[in-house]
Amino acid sequence: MRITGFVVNPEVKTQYSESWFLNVQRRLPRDWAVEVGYVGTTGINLERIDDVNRFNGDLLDGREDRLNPNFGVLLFVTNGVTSSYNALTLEARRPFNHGFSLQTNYRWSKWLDTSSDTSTGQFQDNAEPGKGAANINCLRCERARSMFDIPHRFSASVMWAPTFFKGGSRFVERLANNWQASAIFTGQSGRPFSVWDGRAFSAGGDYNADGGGGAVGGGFYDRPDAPAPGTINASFGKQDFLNGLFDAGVFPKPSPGRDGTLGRNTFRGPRFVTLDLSLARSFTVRGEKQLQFRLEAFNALNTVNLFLPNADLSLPSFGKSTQAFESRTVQAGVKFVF
Ligand SMILES: [Ca+2]
Ligand SMILES: [Ca+2]
Repeated sequence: MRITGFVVNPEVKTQYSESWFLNVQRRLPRDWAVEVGYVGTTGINLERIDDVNRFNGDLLDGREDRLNPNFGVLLFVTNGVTSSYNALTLEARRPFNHGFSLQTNYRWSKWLDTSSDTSTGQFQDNAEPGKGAANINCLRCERARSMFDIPHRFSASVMWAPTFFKGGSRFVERLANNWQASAIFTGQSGRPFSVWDGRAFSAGGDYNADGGGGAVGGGFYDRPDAPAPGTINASFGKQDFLNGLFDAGVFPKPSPGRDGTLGRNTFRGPRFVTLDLSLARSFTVRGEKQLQFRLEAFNALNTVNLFLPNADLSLPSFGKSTQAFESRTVQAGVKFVF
């Protein structure tokens, strides 16, 4: 029984980021404003966590020796990740006026890094954080689209609080006014994910035979070879995520002791679309006192937003999304303001 460990580099440096941006705003007639912007950010000295006590080909002699044979898995937390983010942003807005306001944003971006996260449980969508480098001696081989990379994101929010029948009868005016409706729409690209194998060497996984593969807390995380050109689709629709994107068989197994040629985060998950609606009405009770009724619908269109597909080649559900974000939720509320 070997000692395993979790070690933090005693000379770990502070993580930081540098950002630069440029925005041009233009005021248009009828209170409209448009804005075009660029933002760039680099992350420096970001932390990573890897099992560092391993080397490629260790298991080929039938014995797990590890780099230091006195220890098993040694998870090491240190600096070693850099990230780069570049985005173009567009915005059009109209402040609340004449009972109406609107704000729309679009962002086109690219986010690269060599590791996106070191803790599990941060993502809800079946992502695989807490995975280290496939080959501990090639951290630059991990450079790819970040787990946070969302190339396209659009959002729009509208508020409408009309005043009807001004000067009409008191009853009609009371009935028709003091309503407020709002809608928020968000649509964005899916997040990237890697295809990997969670099996041990003896079970046909751990391709580079290093006795690990970088998964935090042990486990294996070896990527296969890239599929032959034309064997898989370039992009996927919702039905593909339900039926399965590809067969495990299209990913060739590297010869024992060798790293797979498939890069990190080479595939993209399902897109996310949601519309939230709310309708509110306030009544004046006496003086400043108000009673507000509110009806809200989250994911009002009941869009099925799938989680990332299962990306472990050894699972029967490989390539399929088997979970989804919340379906429509409706709630009503009453608020008394005094
Ligand atoms: Ca060995
Ligand atoms: Ca491995």
